Amino acid sequence: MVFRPVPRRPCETLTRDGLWTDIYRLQEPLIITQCPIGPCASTWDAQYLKQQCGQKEVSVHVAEERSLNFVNRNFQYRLMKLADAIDCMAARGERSDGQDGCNGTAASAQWLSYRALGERPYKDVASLQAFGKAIEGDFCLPEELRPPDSCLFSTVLRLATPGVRLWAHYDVPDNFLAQVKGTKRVLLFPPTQVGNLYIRPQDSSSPVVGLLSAEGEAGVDFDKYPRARAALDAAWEGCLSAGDVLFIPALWLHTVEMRALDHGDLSISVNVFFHSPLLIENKAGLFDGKDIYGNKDLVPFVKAMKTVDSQVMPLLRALPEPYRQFYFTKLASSLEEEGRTQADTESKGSEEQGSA
Ligand SMILES: O=C(O)CCC(=O)C(=O)O
Repeated sequence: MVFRPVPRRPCETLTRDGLWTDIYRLQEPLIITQCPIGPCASTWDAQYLKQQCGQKEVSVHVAEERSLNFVNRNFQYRLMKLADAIDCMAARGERSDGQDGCNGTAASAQWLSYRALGERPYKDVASLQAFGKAIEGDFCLPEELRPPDSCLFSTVLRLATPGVRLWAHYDVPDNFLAQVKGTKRVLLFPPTQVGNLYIRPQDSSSPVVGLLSAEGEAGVDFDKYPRARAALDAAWEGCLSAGDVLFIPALWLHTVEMRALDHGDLSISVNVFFHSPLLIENKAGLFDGKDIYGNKDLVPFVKAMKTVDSQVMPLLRALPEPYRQFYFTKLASSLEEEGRTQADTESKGSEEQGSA
């Protein structure tokens, strides 16, 4: 399938003013290329990370299949030393000839993905500082891209076995995904596709698998998820290599594949999650203070859903057919229409302000 390519732009063409107009306000994906991201660009690889922080005890996603799925939980969380996780990822490194590099050993027959946690795992948001001096100073976003400190949410080190695919999901903060080593393919879906990817109200992850499948592989089960065709028609595609930083706007759904590297390598990237500077002034009461992953929905939505579950659903579920389905459909379409009307009114308001 051919997807709309994510635009690419060299970092040196961006200014801090441009950041507001081209990135924060536009809220569309953009790959910023040739970014100076600090000493990690030359020092980080499997060997270096093992040396610097290999003894750290970490929790890793371990799966028997390459496509990790958060809704069906086809993986386990396993505690291990970072050095062991890295060895296991590197052992499975896909080779450029397409052959598996694992030779069937027990450790390398599995697919691993590591997402760093905070100083106190499961209590704090992730931060490179949790690794201490060993690596915290090695990575930085280029000056032109650095969000104001007051907006920063987390910085997340990510390592994975080449070939691993991560389920489609959205994040509530904006996100700069910086590729340090290896390459990565990302499919992104505009926020309007949330329903076409079958995301339930309480989730931020999609149950649809196979979105990244290549020709000849089992793809999406369209009998089960027919609306996923429309999501794929609307998808954007970007390929990242070392030094590229992808801007993933809040609520854009994305699914990621770590791409083939030379045998023995692994994919290394860092996320910088931040709340949009456009939202931050009105932030009180919006964000869930206990959210450490950046995937908890805004508080007003969560409150609205509680009311829907406790008051609206029982009323409609009690109706006989064909009235029940009719009124569910009528309610859904009036909610969508209300969303569109509000957005149109807001964008007309800001156009008028702009022309004044
Ligand atoms: O690159 C990865 O490993 C995952 C990226 C991702 O899903 C994210 O940045 O939210």
